[in-house]
Amino acid sequence: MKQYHDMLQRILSEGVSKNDRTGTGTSSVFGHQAVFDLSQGFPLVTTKRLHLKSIVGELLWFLSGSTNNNDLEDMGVTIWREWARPSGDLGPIYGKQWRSWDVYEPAEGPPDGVIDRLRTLGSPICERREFDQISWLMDELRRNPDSRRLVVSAWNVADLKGMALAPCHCLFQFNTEPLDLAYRMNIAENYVEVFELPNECYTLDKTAGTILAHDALDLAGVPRRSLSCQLYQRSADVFLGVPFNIASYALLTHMVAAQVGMEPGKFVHTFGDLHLYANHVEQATEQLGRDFRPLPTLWLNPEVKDLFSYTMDDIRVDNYDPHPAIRAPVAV
Ligand code: THF
Repeated sequence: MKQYHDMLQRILSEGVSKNDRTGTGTSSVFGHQAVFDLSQGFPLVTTKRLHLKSIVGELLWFLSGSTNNNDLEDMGVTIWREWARPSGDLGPIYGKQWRSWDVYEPAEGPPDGVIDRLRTLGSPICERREFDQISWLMDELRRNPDSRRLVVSAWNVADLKGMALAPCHCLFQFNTEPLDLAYRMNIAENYVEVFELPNECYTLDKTAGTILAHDALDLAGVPRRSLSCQLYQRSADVFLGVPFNIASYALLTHMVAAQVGMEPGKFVHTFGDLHLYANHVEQATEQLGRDFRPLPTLWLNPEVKDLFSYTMDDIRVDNYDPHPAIRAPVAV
């Protein structure tokens, strides 16, 4: 995770002091990009221990459409507590916008003509519908994988005033690319178990050459496309939030890829204001002195057949061997 240390380093060397909403004070850079190749391991920071349950729980909570902190705390995750109202409500944040963005459309009107009469009197009549951006995305990825409109937005201008916190990770876009045959042969091993590919036959053909292998072996079940995700994050707490955000969107990319039968490609993380809080400088310096360890790998239960059916037990990270956690206060 050199990409992550590069962020910390860049802020420490080029960051400018800014006051911020929370009054803590930050050092920040504007405009940064990090790319994580998901085939090289799961991007979970290894130079401090991350609480994976919080990351997975938060993503499942977003995907469920909930915006109530109590639902998150039921999973044992407390990272949103500081912003919740006494009822647990957080206003129309991520879950609401991802799963049920409000759409107002001119009403068709019931057959009794009431609406038509109101309209002739000059009253605009609208009906509220909900748009599920994530379900739309899943359908569109299957229907139209070359689309350049595979975008999900949490930045709903009309709803901002009601949110406990304006979305930090405001918009993401998926992109798919065809995989060449050589690459598909290389990853076929990962699918042998799931799709019951003839193992010996596959090994034989791999050495025999790609074209031959293509003719001789049906690679059905091995993804034909890779799936990448780019996130635009307008504001990023580099020490506490960013390691969570990277892992969360990498996980989302894996889950979506598994459901549409694609191979996880890259996670591209693009930042607006990337900042280090003044009371995190010591912790960041300590972390920078630690050496990298090999990245863990992600396991997703292959039996899960729908993006919204994953539970904590269907998601596991193997071979995570990080340095100890580093405590830091969260700015509210
Ligand atoms: N506000 C601020 N100031 N920073 C953020 O990162 C942030 N978020 C979300 C909303 N507002 C934010 C909340 N996400 C932690 C991690 C992510 C958060 C909030 C807090 C945190 O304290 N992490 C601790 C351990 C927490 C735990 O697992 O219980 C850590 O050491 O990593 C960014 O989207």
